[in-house]
Formats: sequence, structure tokens, C-alpha cells
Amino acid sequence: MNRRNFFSGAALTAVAAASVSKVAMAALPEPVLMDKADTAPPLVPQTGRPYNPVVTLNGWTLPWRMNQGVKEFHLVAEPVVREIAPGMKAHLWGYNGQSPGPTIEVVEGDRVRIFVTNRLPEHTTIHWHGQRLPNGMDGVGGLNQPQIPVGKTFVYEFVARRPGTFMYHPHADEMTQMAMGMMGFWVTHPKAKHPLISEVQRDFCFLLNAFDIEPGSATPKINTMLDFNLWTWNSRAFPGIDTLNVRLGDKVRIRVGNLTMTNHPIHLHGHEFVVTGSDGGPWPLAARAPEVTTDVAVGQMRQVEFVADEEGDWAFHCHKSHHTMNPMGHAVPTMIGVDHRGLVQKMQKLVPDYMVMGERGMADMGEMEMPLPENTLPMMTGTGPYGPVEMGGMFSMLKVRRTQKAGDYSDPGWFQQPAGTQAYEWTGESPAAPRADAPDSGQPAVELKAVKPNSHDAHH
Ligand SMILES: [Cu+2]
Repeated sequence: MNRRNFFSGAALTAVAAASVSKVAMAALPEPVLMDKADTAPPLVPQTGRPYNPVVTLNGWTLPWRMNQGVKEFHLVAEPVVREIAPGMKAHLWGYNGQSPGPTIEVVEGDRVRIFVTNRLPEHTTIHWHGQRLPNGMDGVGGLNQPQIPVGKTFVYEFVARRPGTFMYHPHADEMTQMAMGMMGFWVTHPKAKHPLISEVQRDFCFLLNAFDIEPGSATPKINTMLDFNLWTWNSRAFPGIDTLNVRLGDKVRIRVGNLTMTNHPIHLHGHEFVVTGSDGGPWPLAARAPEVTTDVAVGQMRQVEFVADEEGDWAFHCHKSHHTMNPMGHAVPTMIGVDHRGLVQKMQKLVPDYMVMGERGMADMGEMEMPLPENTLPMMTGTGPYGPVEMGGMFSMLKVRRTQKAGDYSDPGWFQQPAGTQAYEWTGESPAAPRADAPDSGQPAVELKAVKPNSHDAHH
């Protein structure tokens, strides 16, 4: 098998145990690597109990081999190059060629054996966040096991005892290894119909992560505690995050885990969803309520469900407005209301490329063709059918279409607004806008007096 071309076919196929000799079965499973940041089609299981596979945003599911009833996976911890969005690549650490690592999908009751090979420059372990397992398999280096030394392979083995939404990450030099992008998703599907787990047509998953990468560089600053500048879903920033493309009327589940250093209120437009579970398991029906935003705290996971019954391109994003921005957003002073005329020409004599930012708000940034250092994303970017979307970071779209085929995850393009259903410009008579201060006094508003240049009233 050509490992690098493993995914080039239309359908993914797990390694068939029957075609591998006894000698080979005693050896390490061949690691499967990924060299792209694309969203892979769902990995339909070829062995073991059937289930409805998930789709990992800008990610993929790790194939396994069945060895005498045990599902065997091989994770390789290693330095990787990850495209964060077109125009920027980061030097991260991850698994099997990418950050995050591949999603692991198993079925409740499966016995799972995971070989973990360490190709990092330092020791590591893997903690299986949320799993019920023997204490010695929990992966906390120094506490439950010796660290996995550089160049060595350790084996984890346990039964996936409860169905749900989980993740994995190192529990060794955690600050460094998670800041470098080491993490992955884990889904345990129910073995039979479950009273609290719905059957859905689309089941998406991704991790929230964050990096601090100086404009013009490629390696994260691992000591950053809070002031990250790249807010990502599965190590991708808008417009590099794929859209979630569904058919009108589909029941949709989205699973999210947070391995950043802050909480993220995840918000969906145009629909209400219900939070149906977390890494603690499916939630009792009495604990569920409709929401359009759900906060995912650090180290938490949430799964939300809804029927996609409104056609359109619906924004789906973190509601912290700084998290829908790319680098450059923090050190820029607020310039709204400041008149730069005159100053720009003087500055351009000294610095030909000098530009004023934010004089009328920051929206100009979305259109600005400002020279950027190599390997840097614009602060607000991405273009929609009506111009710049003025977003970055943790932003994507739910695209709901009547014409999307069942099982088709391809991007249908931009939504065509039906006539008469879009905001439009008022072209009739415009009455004078009333002002709070003195609508009848004929005096200008107080704030104008304070900032108007050369005004005789400006002395305070
Ligand atoms: Cu956020």
C-alpha cells in the first residue's frame, strides 16, 4: 500500500485483516499518514460493527486493522507542517502528518489497541480524555506510566465502554505539546439504538485550538498563556475552514471540543440547536434546552443537534469578536473619529507604504491590500458574493441546500437569495435623523464639538 496515496481514491477502505499474513499481524500496523488539510469523506467501516461515521472538519478518520477481534490503530507523534489557511503554513507537532491528529472512531464495546510511536524531539504520552479505562492506560506521564521516550513505541489497550464524544492529547510537557497542536478527536458510536443518542444524517466534529505565531514566522510561541493570535478550528483559520454542507431537512449533529486556554461561545445563525451531550455522555432529555449559542469551556466538549430546515449560507462562529480575527488585531490603537488628513502625506514622505488604519472603523481592513510579512494571514479576510466578509479565525458557514444530495459534502457555492428575501437599500425620502441631545435647539451634538478640528467651540 502506498501510504501517502492512501486517500486518493474516492472511498476510504480500512485495512482488511484477511489480506495480511500472521507475521505481519504480529508487527506494528503500518502507520497511515495524511499530507493534506482537506475534509476527508466519512470513513465507512469495512470491519466490525456498522455505524454512521463522522466527518472531521479539515481532518480525517484513522483507518484500523482488525486483529483477532481487536481494532488496532497506529498513531505517530511527529513534527508536521500544517496549512492554517491558504497563504500560511505553521510548523506544528501533531500525529500522522497533521495537526490535529486523525479522528479515532470506534463502537461501544470495541476492544481497542493503539500503538503510539514517538518521533518528537522529546518524550510524550497520550491521555484518552473522557474514557473509562484501566488506570495504567490513562496516559498521564509519570503518574500512570513512564514517559514514551524519543523513538519508542508504547501500546495502549482498553475497551471503549461508553458511547460519546471524546478527544485525546498528550499528558507530558502539556503546555508545549498542546501549544504545538498535539490533539485529536475520538468518537465512540453506540452499539445499538440508544434512547439518548439520535440518528442523524450529518455528524461533524472538530477541536477548538489556538496558536501564537508572530506575523512572518511559522512556529508557535509555546510560553504564551492567554494572548494567542490565531484562533482555529482543527488548526485552520477562516477562510481556511471548510463549510458544513448539508441537505435541507437533514438532522445534523456537530461535536466540538475545546483545548485552548479560554472559553468559546459557539454560535449558529438561522437555527436553534439543542445541546445533547458532552464528554460526560449524552444528556438526559430534561437537561436539554434550545440555544443558538453554547459556551464550550476549557477542556470541555459539547455536541449540538438541529434540523437544518432553513436554506442559505448561515454563519457559524465563535461569538468572541476577537476570535474571528487573524493576527495584527491586538496592538492597533482605536482610531475611530481621528482625522489623519495631512498626517498621511507627511508620513508617506518618510515611509512610502504608510497607511492609516481604522479611521472609519476597522472594516477598511477587509478590503485593504496592505503589504504583509511572508506567511501571514490578513486580520480580516475571506470574500463572499457581496464583498469581504471581514472575518478570520473561528468562522465558517453552515450551507443548507434543497439540492444537496444525501451523503454529498461538497461545497454548493454561494446561496442565491430568492427575489424579495434580501435586505435592500431604501431609496425613498429620508427624514432627518433625530438626535438624542437637542432635536429642536439647532445645536450640533456635544460629541462633535469635542473632536471637530479647528472649531471655535473646541476649547473646553
Ligand atoms: Cu472563541
